[in-house]
Amino acid sequence: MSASLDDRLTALRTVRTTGGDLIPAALATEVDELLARASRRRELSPGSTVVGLFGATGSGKSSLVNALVGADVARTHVRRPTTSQALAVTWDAEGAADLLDWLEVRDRVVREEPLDPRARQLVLLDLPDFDSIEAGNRAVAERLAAQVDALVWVVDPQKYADDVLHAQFITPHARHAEVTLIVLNQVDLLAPADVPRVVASLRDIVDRDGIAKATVLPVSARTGTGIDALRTAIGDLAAARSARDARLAADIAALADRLDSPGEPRKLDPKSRAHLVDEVGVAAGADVVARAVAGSYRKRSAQATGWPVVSWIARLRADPLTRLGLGPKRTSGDPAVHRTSLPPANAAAKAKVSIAVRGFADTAATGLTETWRSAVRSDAERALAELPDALDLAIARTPLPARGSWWWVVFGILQWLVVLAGLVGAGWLLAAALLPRIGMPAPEIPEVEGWAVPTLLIVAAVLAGILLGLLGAALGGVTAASRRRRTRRRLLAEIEQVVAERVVAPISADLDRAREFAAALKTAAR
Ligand SMILES: Nc1nc2c(ncn2[C@@H]2O[C@H](COP(=O)(O)OP(=O)(O)OP(=O)(O)O)[C@@H](O)[C@H]2O)c(=O)[nH]1
Ligand SMILES: [Mg+2]
Repeated sequence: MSASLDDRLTALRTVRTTGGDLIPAALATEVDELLARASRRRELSPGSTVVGLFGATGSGKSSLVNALVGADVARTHVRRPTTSQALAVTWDAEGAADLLDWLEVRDRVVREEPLDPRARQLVLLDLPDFDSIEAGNRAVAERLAAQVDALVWVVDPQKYADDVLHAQFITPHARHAEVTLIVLNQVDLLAPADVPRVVASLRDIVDRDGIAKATVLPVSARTGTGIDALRTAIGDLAAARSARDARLAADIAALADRLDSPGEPRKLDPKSRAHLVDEVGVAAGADVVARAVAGSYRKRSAQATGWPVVSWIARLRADPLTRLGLGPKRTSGDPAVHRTSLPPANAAAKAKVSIAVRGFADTAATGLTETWRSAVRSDAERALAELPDALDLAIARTPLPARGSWWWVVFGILQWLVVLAGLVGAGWLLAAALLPRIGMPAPEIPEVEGWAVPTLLIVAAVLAGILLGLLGAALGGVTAASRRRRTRRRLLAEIEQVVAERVVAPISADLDRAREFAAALKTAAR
């Protein structure tokens, strides 16, 4: 199905905005010019149909205009110089004035008797030849070939197969069949029997140029052969009043044909996204921080629950979280400006992030053409430059589990009770040994199964302290491991946000843009 002109124009505008600088500069300029031309032409004399006669010098354009109009309005010639200014024949001077100003056609002839009763709003243009050595002639013909609503190509029996005509003028208008008439003039110079053969040969060439549906008319400006048919064909174009839109639609389609499709953008794969988050997370230090959280917990747990005789040693070790700048005291800082003291990513970690991000971008861009792939790639590079800082901030703002456990207090009290029991035993023995020397009565030392109770008390205290210490360490180990996992999860969640925002979002936007561009291009070209 063919799209309406409005749809095509909207589509072309979308192509322009979504394509941005991915459209080669020269083509982008053409798109802008076409959009401007289309909106200007649509404002001007909507009912008018501008039909221009194009062709090589001497093919008989001016003579045909005279024959069509039935009067010598256009200068014809036998010797050069030839037509060098466009000439307009109109049947409604007022209505066509602005349109002719826009077309920059100053020579205007106004006629009374219409060329066809349905063609009162026709503007017929006699134009300079387009293959002229005169650059000026050629420029006028080229400009107007882009501006008129319908194109009449005038060829003669000698030059109808001319390469310049076909390669430079007919082929580029392959999309314009609906608004193109091909006229074989000067058929009076052919033997009547040869006319069908030359017409067939011309049609072949035109078909090969891609204008399969264009009408080919044999005429003679000199004898009047075929002029009525040409008048009717031009009258049909003017009466339909659709040439203007059909021409612009064909322009859009032809330009869309020359723009490269972005390829076939794919959907982002959630698996490759998860893999990216993992890789980046590890490289950003999620494991290092999670281990430090566990280490910090274990250290403080050992301090609180260990056998007091040796647990003070744990106090001497630095807290691994504090060493990373993530210790319990960091709450004072503003997390927006806070930087961790995580060691800057080493070369291996950096390489890992680069590989992960570039790999993700490459996977996302499969199916796209090189131009669009490189856009995705440069977004990935931009993301790579921003990532280290963004990741560090993400880690700094992640709430880390830092509080101690309730059972530390219980263990602490028990440990001191146990120490107290040991001290009682030791004091008891000491008293029993020393008091008699200063003439005081020694305390009684009861025995159980042949063991002195104070000795038993000391041994039990040591054993209980060590046992409590071991139990505390085991419990602390389990809790630390669970905190390590929880921390890792939280960090990865923050890191995932950063990755989503800095890496996935721009790349996903590129893919959306490519999809929108492809769809619009398809509509424009349909
Ligand atoms: N035999 C014959 N001669 C023709 C016919 N049409 C035009 N001529 C002659 O061809 C010559 C050129 O005709 P023009 O009408 O000036 O040709 P043109 O295409 O306007 O040429 P430029 O303005 O130079 O581009 C003139 O001598 C005409 O008389 C025709 O149908 N038959
Ligand atoms: Mg002429």
